[in-house]
Amino acid sequence: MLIAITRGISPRFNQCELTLIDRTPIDIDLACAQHRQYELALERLGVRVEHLPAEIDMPDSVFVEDAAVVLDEVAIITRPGAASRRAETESIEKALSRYRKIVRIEAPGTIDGGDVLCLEKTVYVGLSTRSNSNAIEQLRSALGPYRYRVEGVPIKYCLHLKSALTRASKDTLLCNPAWVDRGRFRSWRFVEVAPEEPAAANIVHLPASAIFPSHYPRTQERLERAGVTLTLVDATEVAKAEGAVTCCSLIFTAGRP
Ligand code: CIR
Repeated sequence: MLIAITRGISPRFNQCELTLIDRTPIDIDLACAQHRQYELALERLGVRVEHLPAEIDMPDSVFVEDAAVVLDEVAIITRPGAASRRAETESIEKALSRYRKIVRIEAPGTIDGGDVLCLEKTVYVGLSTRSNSNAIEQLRSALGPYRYRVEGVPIKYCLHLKSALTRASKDTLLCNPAWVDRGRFRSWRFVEVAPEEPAAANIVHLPASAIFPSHYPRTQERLERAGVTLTLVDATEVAKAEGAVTCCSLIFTAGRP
């Protein structure tokens, strides 16, 4: 059984961090409706959603993915790269401690979950403005005993590794080749985003179907042509906050090791 931790949208969402895009007004009511649609999509695909209440004073706290990295054996509580987001981890740690042994990344390490892509037993970490080599070292020590390899991955022109590369299906990765070099992922089949949709490389992989934003029709076509089964959700408002679909949940299998 899969569980997804999600969190409601802060009424202060318009004060979110922005790194690479200009600020445009987020419609909070629409953002909440779209977020609900996302949670319903997860539920329809057989995932049990554990919805945490909105954190009023934490504008970016809907992006729960950044607060933790959940593997089968352990949950790593991150230390987010943006100082404004550090307090987000407390409630996430509490929620995850029911399911996993907890390890925390400590200062001076910083890492956002959006930079962490786990494929089988390799944990790839984007070398972004949010995640540093100290945190990668801490992750390596924490995950070594469970036989994970941890590799830093250079990225450019984007916020996180998972802005550039995510898993779309059992054997397929979705990527923007201008933002990450796909050379090290040779054993995977690739779908590239349509050039006019550079931010479309973020998709939620689930066994039954993948959750993908409805506002990237050209990339959608490419995914469908490659045989990826899609569940579309409207995600325009999180995109204005530099977020996408993976950012809004922490998905893991239930049960404690
Ligand atoms: C931030 O800059 O931290 C947020 N506005 C966006 C975070 C998106 N998270 C993600 O891609 N995992």
